[in-house]
Amino acid sequence: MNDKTRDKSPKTPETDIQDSGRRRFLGVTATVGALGMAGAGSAGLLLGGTRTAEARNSGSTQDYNVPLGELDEYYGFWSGGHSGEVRVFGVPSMREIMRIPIFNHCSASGWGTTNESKRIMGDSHRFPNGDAHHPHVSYTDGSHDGKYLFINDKANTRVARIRLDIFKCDKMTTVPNAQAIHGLRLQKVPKTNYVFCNSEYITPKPNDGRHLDNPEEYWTVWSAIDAETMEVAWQVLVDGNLDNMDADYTGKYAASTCYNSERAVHQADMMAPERDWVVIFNIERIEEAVRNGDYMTFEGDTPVVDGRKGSAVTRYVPIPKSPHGLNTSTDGKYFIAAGKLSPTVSMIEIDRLDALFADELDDPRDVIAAEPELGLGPLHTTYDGRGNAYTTLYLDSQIVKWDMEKAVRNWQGEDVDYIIQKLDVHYQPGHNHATLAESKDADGKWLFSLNKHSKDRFLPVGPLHAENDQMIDISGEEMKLVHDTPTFAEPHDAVIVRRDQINTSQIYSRDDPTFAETIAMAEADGVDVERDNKIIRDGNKVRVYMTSVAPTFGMEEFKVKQGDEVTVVVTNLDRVEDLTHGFCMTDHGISFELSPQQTASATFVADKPGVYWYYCNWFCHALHMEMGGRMLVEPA
Ligand code: CUK
Ligand code: CUA
Repeated sequence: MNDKTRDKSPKTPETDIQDSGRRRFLGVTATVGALGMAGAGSAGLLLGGTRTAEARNSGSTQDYNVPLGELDEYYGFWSGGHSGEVRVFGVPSMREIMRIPIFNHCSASGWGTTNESKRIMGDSHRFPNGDAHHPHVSYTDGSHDGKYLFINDKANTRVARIRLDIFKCDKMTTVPNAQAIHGLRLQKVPKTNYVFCNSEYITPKPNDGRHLDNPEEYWTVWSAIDAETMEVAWQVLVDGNLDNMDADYTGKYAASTCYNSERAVHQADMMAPERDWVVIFNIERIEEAVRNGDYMTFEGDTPVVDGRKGSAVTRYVPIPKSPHGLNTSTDGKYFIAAGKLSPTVSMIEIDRLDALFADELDDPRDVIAAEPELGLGPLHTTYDGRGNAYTTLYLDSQIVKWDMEKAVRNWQGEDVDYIIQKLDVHYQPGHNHATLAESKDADGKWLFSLNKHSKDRFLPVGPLHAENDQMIDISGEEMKLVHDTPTFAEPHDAVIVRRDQINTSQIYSRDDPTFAETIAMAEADGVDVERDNKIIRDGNKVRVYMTSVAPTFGMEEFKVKQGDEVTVVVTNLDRVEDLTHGFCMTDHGISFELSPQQTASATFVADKPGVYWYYCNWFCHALHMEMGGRMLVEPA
């Protein structure tokens, strides 16, 4: 990693850190010892982070220590990649605060086990896996409003919504006519009415077996999902494939990269052309086509507008080569697409898109404001709100900080250097993210480099390594590396919002829609779940309703017959913040969370006669161990 070309980059102290893994580790030990396991040094260590003695001396101009008992300034939402979840960090402490299961099944919370989560997951509940890449927080007028977080599932072609009052998934949609939802971004202005998402792979339309080995019949779609109903509003059929995307700050346009413009089915053919393209979508024109009935349908009745080359609703801007990330600059001026196999990024000037769609330009490339050369393997770009962009260089293992307006002047022929600094990161960065940098409020304080490899940065744990999400102080002129965070597979992307932009509930509201159907079932059984502890028999279906109040369940035993289908519904009547119970039925694979004022349920077959204890599995009280009961299963 040490043979990089660093011609344009000032020498930085971080170079010393990467060359001295062992010394760095000893440095932490010494620091913690000196502090007597108190203060921020121990916090960093206990929580898995590494704040090095060297980093402390790297000249960071902001304090990244969050003293014990104090709260972070930002929420960071990290995707969990093919673990299928979202993780919540406090920034800048990088303390992991919460995990939100979404496309996975969760042993602790019961996500994927409870009837409530199965209803949200729908048919796709049968998939125990997912591949979450792009988490994004909803907007009003270009600023995060903290209402929802949306995220894609590449593995099983889904989009999910997380409610940010309770930090739980409340909607999940399987996208028709699509395969592998990858790039996902939200409408920013006037507000998030649409969730836009890319289908990465080309497939026959409809994909019902009629065209198999006939790639001329393969296409992909760009989709708009209604952010409130989570139904697919419309789709656009495009040439090539679709990788990453973003929307603008006017509400008129969105843009998406394509790395397979030739619609090849073999890798060598995908990489053949020198240029692929960015597709620009004209949202008003698409909506108009849908209103006029100018669309096709394939699977179901989702309107699919033809946006292939030559259509009125799209434009194709050729750019080099197999582009990947696409990030709108926070000043609203540019879509910036990273070249991946080209050392350049392409800056598309959003102000010129009206002219492009009015056919006033001779060449679609006339919307390119600049194509600065940055280094090898550019993947993603983020911003500091002060005119600077930060692009990850996967092959160079660096972040390059560059000046957008100087890059434009250089492109116009002026002899001006636009590269400000190149900083080594460890190693091979994918996405990078600065605080608030997906909104017009980018504040240029902290930058995260989401590195795919950690190699020697952490204690060895066998062949599979952690990834390394590095925190960089960008508040000054120079980037300063200050913290390493090991992360498990695989944070492709993150979004960082101010803590005052999120408003959480401390306990559930009794009319929370998450368990409304369960309450309706209880009412049909004549049961008031907040008062009754009752068994309802309905043939071989048995519904067991019980309450929980620390440290007891309202029912300490119930009897069923072997072969009965048992639904246990538990309502946590505690109103105290943080007083969560759990319900675990031993030897039946049933376990779920019961937060204060929450109702949750799970259904299983009592297929073995005998005595089975159930117990509370979230530590709630001094008598938590005693909180349980028995299910008595009579032989058939
Ligand atoms: S993608 Cu993974 S590094 Cu899914 Cu946003 Cu670029
Ligand atoms: Cu209730 Cu532990």
